[in-house]
Amino acid sequence: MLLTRFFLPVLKENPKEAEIISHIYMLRAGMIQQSASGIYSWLPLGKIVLEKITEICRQEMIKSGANEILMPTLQSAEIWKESGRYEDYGKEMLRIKDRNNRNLLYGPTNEELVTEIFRTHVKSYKELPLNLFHIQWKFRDELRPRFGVMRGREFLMKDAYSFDVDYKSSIDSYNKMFMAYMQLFKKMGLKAIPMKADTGPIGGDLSHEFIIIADTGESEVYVEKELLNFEGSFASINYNDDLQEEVNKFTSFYAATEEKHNPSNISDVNNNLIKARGIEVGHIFHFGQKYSLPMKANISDTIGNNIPVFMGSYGVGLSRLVGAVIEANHDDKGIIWPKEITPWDYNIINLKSGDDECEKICLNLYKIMNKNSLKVLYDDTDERAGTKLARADLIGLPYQIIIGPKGIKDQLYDVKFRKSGDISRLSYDELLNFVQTN
Ligand code: P5A
Repeated sequence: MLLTRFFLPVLKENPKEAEIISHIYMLRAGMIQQSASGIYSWLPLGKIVLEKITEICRQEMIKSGANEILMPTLQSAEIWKESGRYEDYGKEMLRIKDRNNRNLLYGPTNEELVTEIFRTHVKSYKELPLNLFHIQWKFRDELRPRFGVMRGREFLMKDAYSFDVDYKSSIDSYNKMFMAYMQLFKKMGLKAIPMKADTGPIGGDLSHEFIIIADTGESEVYVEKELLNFEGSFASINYNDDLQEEVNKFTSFYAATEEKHNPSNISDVNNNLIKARGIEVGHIFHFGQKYSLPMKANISDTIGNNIPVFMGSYGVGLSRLVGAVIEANHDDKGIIWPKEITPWDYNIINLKSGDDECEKICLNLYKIMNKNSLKVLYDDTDERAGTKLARADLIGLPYQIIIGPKGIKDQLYDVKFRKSGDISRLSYDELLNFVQTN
């Protein structure tokens, strides 16, 4: 991509409304623009990253055996009355009337709607287990939207819903999602820690939040130190296996969000316990027949009884994750994208626009790299070197290839590693070799 052809409205000053670093950098790097409180437009750079995060999540869901569907943002109030949540959800739910005076709402979550789809079509245990997921915008009229995309009112969620014939198999489905979450956060370059959590308005008896430790996080958490560095052994997870043992490896540590923290349970781990703040990037729930019972989503089980299906729901905050990744990966100059989700790997920077030789080398490199399907952004603008270098640090691509008159003279070109700040001087051939083998 040529930077002159890319819409990247970078801000020079720190925006006053932003309190935390991810919000500041997302605005400054031209990733998002506020449209109303807690509601954002995603500009090209933000959209690319959001898409990458979404795709990692989608692929892991598919791998785990879930089926992708797409439910609408607007839902009929009727099904929420059936489940009993229409009144309970309170002011967080945005209620709308259509021209015929029918009650609609902008979905804050989809347990009801997916249960309606399920009950229309599935009648027998033979069609189970089933997991339906979708990736769709949600709306929650949060009392205090803040921190940009971290606590928005409109936000993108991946939500999955499992259906099983009995308690035991629905726990298997829960475990599958638990491990899928460990995988997908890892694939985003993140260390997410599973913690016992409250079930709130979703309900149920079993729930885990997936938390990224960060000082700016909104959740207070209590976690055994060892778990912070515990990797598990799930390098090649097979979703057809019984995953209880893998899950137990994580849940055997003490880790709980503030609401679930119970000091009387932890006398033996007290010394190793730390109190920290974290960002909730995922939340999974097992709630059995909470929705299927009132909504009459019944199936015939193996002995011919008609029973309400067992369910769980599983959410990933995709738009929140963009902010969370930045909270976990930045320095005082800007974002440092993990390689897994960086918008491009390389940033070619021409320090002296208008200089024929600089331009020639940059363009050559750019063409060769494109030909080799490398992901590269070429800063071909005519701005000052200082402006370009500062912008490159702000947008945080892993490798900067910096071409200026001095490099041309010495025939040695700088490759700066964004994360460490280290610079390697390479000959043209070494440079080509570097980008092709890196
Ligand atoms: C699980 C999927 C649910 O809604 N129903 C369907 C269940 N869970 S949840 O915990 O309420 O939300 C899932 C994840 O969505 C993100 N999230 C938000 N992101 C940005 N702004 C918000 N206001 C917001 N609210 C929730 C979180 O990552 C959460 O874990």
